[in-house]
Amino acid sequence: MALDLHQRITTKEVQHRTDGEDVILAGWAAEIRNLGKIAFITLRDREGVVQLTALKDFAQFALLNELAKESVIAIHGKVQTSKQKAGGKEVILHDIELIAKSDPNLPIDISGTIPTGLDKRLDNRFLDLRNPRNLAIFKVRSIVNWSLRNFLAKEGFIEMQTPKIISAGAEGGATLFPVTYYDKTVYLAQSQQLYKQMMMIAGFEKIFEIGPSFRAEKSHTMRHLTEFTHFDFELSFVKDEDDVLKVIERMFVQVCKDVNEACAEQLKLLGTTVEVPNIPFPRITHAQAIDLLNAEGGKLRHGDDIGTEDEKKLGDIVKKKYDTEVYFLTKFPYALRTFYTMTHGDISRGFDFEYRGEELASGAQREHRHDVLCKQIVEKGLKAKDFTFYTDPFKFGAPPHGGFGMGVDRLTKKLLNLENIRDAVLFPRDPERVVP
Ligand code: AMO
Repeated sequence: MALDLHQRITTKEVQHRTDGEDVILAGWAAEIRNLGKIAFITLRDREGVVQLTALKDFAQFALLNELAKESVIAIHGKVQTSKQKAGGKEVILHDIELIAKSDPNLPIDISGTIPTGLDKRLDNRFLDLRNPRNLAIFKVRSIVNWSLRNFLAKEGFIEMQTPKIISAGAEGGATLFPVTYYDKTVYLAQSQQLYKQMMMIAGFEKIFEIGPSFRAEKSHTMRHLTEFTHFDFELSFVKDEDDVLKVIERMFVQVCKDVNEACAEQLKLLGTTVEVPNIPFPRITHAQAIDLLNAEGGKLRHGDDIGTEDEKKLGDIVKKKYDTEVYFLTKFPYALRTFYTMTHGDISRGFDFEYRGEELASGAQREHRHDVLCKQIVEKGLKAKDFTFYTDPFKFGAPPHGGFGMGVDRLTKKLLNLENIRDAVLFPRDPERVVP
């Protein structure tokens, strides 16, 4: 008779059951050690693992002889305090049912004991994701998304979804993906930027979105993908960009607290910690950052872009000087920012949000004056007519506003100290990879 899966408990719950209690479990046979007269199976489910023991009077030894690792099984057995695992529980097998057998030739070692290169792991991502470390990463990522959403909803922000098929790019032509759309060429959205600003003109005042963005990145790096999850918010009636920074500070602190509270087990498994930073986070102007780097031997000029290596170095300098892993890089030279940024002279109201030596997000107070915005589009070498769908609304009453955009993938990577952004994404996309 088939085991009733509605009666199933998890491997974690077994630890709270008393000796002699009957239980039904289901999951994957992660390890099998069959010694002839006794056999051990490590059963893995979403919550963890438990040892199943088949004693010599177990009636289905024949099935165990044929069982391949990673097959899906359901079992019925009795809980018993394990002699090997101090205080832990195991389950003495009474019945076993093979639900779905696995091919015994596994292309990768799921436990991670035998190291496998990232490419091979990603080729076999469906198996790679069975490694409990990967489950832990995506549990944390899920809490991060929930925390961001929850924080902004409580602050009165409205969640939105904006188009991903667009007619003009907001973040520079170099990373636009063209798409054939009937008889025209259109593009995949690089960000929610122009639409979230139009929502400010619509009078929504506080909005956010968690959605995909696409960038035709040419190079392979540990922090860029061609498809990533963009978390954006926009806020009206700001006095200046510091109003945006204040929301980010409180939101980031909340994310760190929520991750610590909900994911203690996952952080332990991944061997990392997340410190809750103190507010306010330091604000370091772009010019000050150049001075700090030059004081440590750098050879940068004011106005230069700060590259990846210098950004890492700056993270170390700030940690030493301010004892914090988070800070804002503010007052960027306008030459380094996009057309929608508000400026005063050569200096913009654009900022980056830095964490553990890497840019997690950027944002700005936006230019809301129609004539200045149109002038900036032309100054940046773009065609004004391509953007009239976006600029025309500014003729009809645009409030002062600002906001920011952050990669959820990059945030997860940095929170968990992962080396490669691909580890924080289920099925990453890069210049070479579009499968699985
Ligand atoms: P920006 O282009 O700096 O700004 O992007 C914001 C954040 O998005 C993430 N990100 C990426 N993550 C993975 N792969 C990529 N190729 C990639 N590109 C960007 C990063 C980055 O910091 N509209 C502005 C935001 C704003 O001003 O509100 C924007 O998109 O974490």
